[in-house]
Formats: sequence, structure tokens, C-alpha cells
Amino acid sequence: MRLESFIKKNTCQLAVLIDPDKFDSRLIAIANTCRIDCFLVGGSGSLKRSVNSVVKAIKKQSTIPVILFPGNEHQLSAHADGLLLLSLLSGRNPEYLIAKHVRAAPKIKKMQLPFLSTAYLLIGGGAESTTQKVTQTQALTQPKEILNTALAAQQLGFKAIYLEAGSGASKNISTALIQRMRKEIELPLIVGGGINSLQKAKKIKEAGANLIVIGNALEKNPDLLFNISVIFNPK
Ligand code: 1GP
Repeated sequence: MRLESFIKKNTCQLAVLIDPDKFDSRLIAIANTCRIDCFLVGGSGSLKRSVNSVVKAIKKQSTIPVILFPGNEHQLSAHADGLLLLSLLSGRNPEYLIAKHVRAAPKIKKMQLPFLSTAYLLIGGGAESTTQKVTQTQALTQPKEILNTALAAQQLGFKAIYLEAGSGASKNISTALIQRMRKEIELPLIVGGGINSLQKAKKIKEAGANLIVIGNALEKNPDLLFNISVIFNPK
């Protein structure tokens, strides 16, 4: 099952990322009033709380779609509405390029989870991110290399590109890079990492992102969602 219609080209949607270990029902309640497009659920590394229990808790409280954003093959739930099937194309670690997918494939089939094949690109420039540490990979820094990786993803049949600056990054993905990708790559662009203000979200939206992901900043201050979501749901 595919999830291609989930990210609409020519629009920009908003996703709230829920780290299962930092689940806060107040953020879900706020999201319900802000009409965000989806929750992403997942975390890098091993989790104390299961993804399945958090997906079920969100489902009890909200009708907003819940999409898995798995850090590994164990972070799956049949209760989710779909899955970002991420392959870490910025790195050269076979575990995160294909090995985990081979282990997850029969589970995804059994759960009948709709999925979106997504090229996951770690973009560097600041401090080493948790994902870099966990996956033991380097982030991409050179625009040409980033572009060619995205082009390869497109040619290989991936359905979306995730430009990841790293959770809580001090430097989010630059608007120049998003604009360049927008011109040369046809796939929908998901952008996340370090987006912690309305101004940043607005610039990224205007640069051409199709889905903006915010986690860290909302864990710290759930009320920020009232402020940021305005540009996604103009009233
Ligand atoms: C992290 O891109 C996501 O994987 C979101 O980043 O937590 O910094 O918002 P933040």
C-alpha cells in the first residue's frame, strides 16, 4: 500500500513530531484546536515507551492522522495511518540503507501499513546530531552532493525527500538549499530540524517545502503551536 497522496505538491503542510519518551497529552489537545495535518511518531535509538502505546494514546485523543517516523525496525504500529519508509541515503551504513528495511518488510506487509518511500538526508553544518551518532554516518554538507543524492533518490523511485538538520539543530535547513532543490527535484520535500519560530517556519514554507516537521520546540513549549500553525491554517 502506498501513501503518495499524503504529501501534496504545491502546498505546505505541518507535522508535529512526537518522541514517544516525551509524549505530552497537552500538545495533542493543542494540535486538535490548531488543525495540523499529521503527527509523526518516532525517535532515534531505543525508546523507553513503545511507539504502539503512544500511537494508541494519540488515537484516543485525536482524529489527526498519525504517521510513523521510525528510528528503527521496532518502531512500528498497526494502529498508525501510515509510515515514512526512510532510507538514510546521506550515509553509507548498510544497516540504515537497507538491512533494517529487510527486517521490517514482512511486519509492514502484515500490518498493511500504507507507506511513503522517503530518502532521508542528514544535512550538516552545525554540531553532530543524535541521528549521526546513532547511525554512525556523516551528514552531507556540499550543495552539489545533496542535490545529486536527491536526484539519485528520484531516479531510484523514492517518493519524497526528507531534508533533516537534526533534532534541536541550531541551524535549520537553509532556504537557499530548499529553493535549489525545488527547482531541480520533482519530489515533495519534507523539512525538519531546529524549526522553533514562526519566522523560520514561514521562510521554509515560502522557499517551497511541502511538509514542515516540528518536534523539539513544541516539546519545550506546546503553546508555540498556536503561533506557528497560523500560517498553515489561515483563518
Ligand atoms: C527531527 O526533523 C525532526 O528528526 C524535527 O526536528 O525536533 O528540531 O523540531 P526538531
